[in-house]
Amino acid sequence: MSARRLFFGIGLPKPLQQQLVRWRAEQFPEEAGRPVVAASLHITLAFLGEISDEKAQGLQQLAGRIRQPAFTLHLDDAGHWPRPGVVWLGCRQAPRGLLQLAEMLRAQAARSGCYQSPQPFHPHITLLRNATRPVALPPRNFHWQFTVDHFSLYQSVFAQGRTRYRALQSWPLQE
Ligand code: 2AM
Repeated sequence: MSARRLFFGIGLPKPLQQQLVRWRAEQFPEEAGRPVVAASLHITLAFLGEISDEKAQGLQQLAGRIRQPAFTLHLDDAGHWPRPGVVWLGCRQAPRGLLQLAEMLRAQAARSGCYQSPQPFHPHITLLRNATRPVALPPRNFHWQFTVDHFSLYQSVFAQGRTRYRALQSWPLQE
């Protein structure tokens, strides 16, 4: 039986992807880490791991029953986790809608047997990988915002030495 590496997440609008990539190039030297390509910038809501198509179908059905309001996400925080080597962008105060959506998806995943990290959910966009050495973070005077009106199931695809994320299905959040 085939298994795919999947996760539920939130993608970014294209213009915002471009703004973030430009900002990142200004703020971080090349040696700080490996930049995530614009189209791959995302927030993970629930990581599912390598799962069978059957399990994925069950989770897709459950995702389709979720009724949650759309929300605005404010990107006004950044940080560095040296151990996984991640430089990230996030929000100082995560909106309730985001936390509720992630909680629901993570609970459904756990009930379906997908291991969920006991660490508290910290929504973030990974900007740089392999950032294991100290990094000077930019002053926190930035602020982008966007409306999150849908979420998606993504597949992690590793090919030609790089990982890309492919949206398999999306579900709307309510107006
Ligand atoms: P990261 O960006 O902080 O590395 C695809 O791999 C997505 O799932 C990435 O956003 C990654 O987060 C996240 N991810 C990978 N492994 C994970 C895990 N064990 N628990 C939670 N999220 C994970």
